Amino acid sequence: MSADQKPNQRPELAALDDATVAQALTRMHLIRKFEEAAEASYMRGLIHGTMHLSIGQEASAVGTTLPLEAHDYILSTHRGHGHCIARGAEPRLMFAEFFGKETGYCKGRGGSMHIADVEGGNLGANGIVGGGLPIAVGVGMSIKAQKNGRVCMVFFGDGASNEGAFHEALNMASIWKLPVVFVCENNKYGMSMDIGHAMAVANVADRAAAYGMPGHCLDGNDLAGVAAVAKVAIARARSGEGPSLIECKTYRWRGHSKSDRNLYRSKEEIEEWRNQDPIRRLEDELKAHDRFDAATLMKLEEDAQRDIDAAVEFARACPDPDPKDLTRDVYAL
Ligand SMILES: Cc1ncc(C[n+]2csc(CCOP(=O)(O)OP(=O)(O)O)c2C)c(N)n1
Repeated sequence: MSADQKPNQRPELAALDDATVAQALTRMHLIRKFEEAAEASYMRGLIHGTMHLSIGQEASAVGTTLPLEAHDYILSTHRGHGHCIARGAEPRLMFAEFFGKETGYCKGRGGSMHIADVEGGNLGANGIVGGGLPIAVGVGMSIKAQKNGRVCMVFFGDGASNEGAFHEALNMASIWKLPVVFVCENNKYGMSMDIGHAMAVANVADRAAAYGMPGHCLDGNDLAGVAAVAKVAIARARSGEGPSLIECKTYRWRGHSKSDRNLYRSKEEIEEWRNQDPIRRLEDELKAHDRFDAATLMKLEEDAQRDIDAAVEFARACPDPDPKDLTRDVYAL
């Protein structure tokens, strides 16, 4: 029986065939296990600096990128590991980057906040909050001038949506009908600042009206629902009708960064959102509709864990860069 013949499924889930769902679930597992392993590596002193984990937000990264085509672009954020993996990046090259190895995506010079994989369509994470937004407008202008039919999807947080760059980017993308999809991952906090204290409207998506573009406010932990809306926004961008704003309401289970002591939110709130685990929610729905059995789901998770363990081992075994190359690839004239 094909996916769409199964009874009583939501149209958003029925629209995803079994191979697509399995790929999406695998990517969500890879993101979570990648970040758990990154966190463990950090604790063991294998990673220096800081990093921002997106555990809990996996459906947003995977669902929005699922309908993209291979030649499309994404622009990511300081919390960007999930976007990278969702777009198909290799975890072993990401770990190599984290560990400062020459084999990393940016030869170990960028680290967690500056992973880019231009050939893979990932134009880069960005340590500047909101930094990807104006770049996306430039990418959109380039796509339009070249008439190459691509789409640029740019991620940013709720905090970034209060910056001037957000408003300028949405306005320009709209007046020029650029092929950009703006994706706000609203995880409720900008560092320790609750969005309710920083924004006068209830939803970031409400702001789309001011720029004459569709605004979609979504349950960001619902993979199928996110993918369905992303598909509409991507099609609109590709057909020349212009940009859309998607807001995925979600939650990061971990603190803002490694130095966060979580003093601004309660254990109950975190627990409430953990009960909305996007991975378990999708698995439960797939089981309820008899699309995947428990053993198949378990295997997807175990395979992802094995891939991540192997990726860490690969990266650890890679040679360190030669100190004489310290200044190579860090500045372009
Ligand atoms: C332009 C700029 N201002 C401030 C910072 C410091 N900073 C880093 S992350 C962050 C919060 C961003 O919040 P949000 O956009 O909601 O993303 P989230 O961290 O929640 O994913 C801030 C203020 C920065 N990196 N860049």
